[in-house]
Amino acid sequence: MSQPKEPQLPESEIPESVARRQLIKSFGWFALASAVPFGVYEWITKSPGAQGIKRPLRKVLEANEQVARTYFSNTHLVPTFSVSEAAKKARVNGYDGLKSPIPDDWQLQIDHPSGSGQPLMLPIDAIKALPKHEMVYEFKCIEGWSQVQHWGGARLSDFLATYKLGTKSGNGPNPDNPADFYKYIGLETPDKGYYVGIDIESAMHPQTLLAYELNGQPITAPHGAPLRLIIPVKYGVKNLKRIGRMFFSDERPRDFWAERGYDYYVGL
Ligand SMILES: Nc1nc2c(c(=O)[nH]1)N[C@H]1C(S)=C(S)[C@@H](COP(=O)(O)O)O[C@H]1N2
Ligand SMILES: [Mo]
Repeated sequence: MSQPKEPQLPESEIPESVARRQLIKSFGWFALASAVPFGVYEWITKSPGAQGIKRPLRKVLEANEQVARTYFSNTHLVPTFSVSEAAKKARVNGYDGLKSPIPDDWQLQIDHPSGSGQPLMLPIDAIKALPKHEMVYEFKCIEGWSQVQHWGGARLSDFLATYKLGTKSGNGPNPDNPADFYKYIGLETPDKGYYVGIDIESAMHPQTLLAYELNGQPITAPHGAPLRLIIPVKYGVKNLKRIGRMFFSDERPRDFWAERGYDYYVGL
């Protein structure tokens, strides 16, 4: 096994205890969710708005701003920038799980929990058929660098809703029924050389994307072609490149850098 290439996150950079953070996160997201009936939630996610932030949702967030800052840490949106502020050439970091060629017959594999039935296999066009969101934000690596980058793709929450994934009932994600959600999503590269676990609250965050574009062009191989995770509420380590398999679990999925001594959540 290779030695950790990334430095340990100093204690001073962990703003709150993980437990407290998670409590706040979970409470925050579900508190907002339970305040918004599902029909309204659908209307929010389908109505037009600027910069990929839906207008009614923005209104909800503004109305809750005071509360949001304290409790809704996971629903809080990370700052976004204009396209002209994005780096022309995005930095590349980390090749674990990318050392073999991209499989010619690449499809996204989604495993249903409890081994029920065949995995769902989806071509990249199935992701591209979902509403496209572009986002320019500051990507942060735990090693100490950050860069404003321009990504495009489908919201992971839209993907889960469309394919009715992430729930025990097999119905679409329903914020009125938090107990129906699996607690984690696991992601792996096709060769299983890199893998991460993501808490469901962060996965459902409106800025979390299944990304297939960087700077308006298809993502290149070193940046995670054909499909990668872009999850702005987490440090770079969780932004898995070249997704091969996705699965859902109440147990923490194994996580490459957590196994090498990092905090599991590495949230911002
Ligand atoms: N498959 C895979 N994904 C990965 C990594 C990796 O080594 N392999 N490194 C992570 C880390 S530490 C960072 S900072 C980002 C870097 O993404 P970039 O190369 O597009 O800048 O990818 C993340 N996703
Ligand atoms: Mo990183």
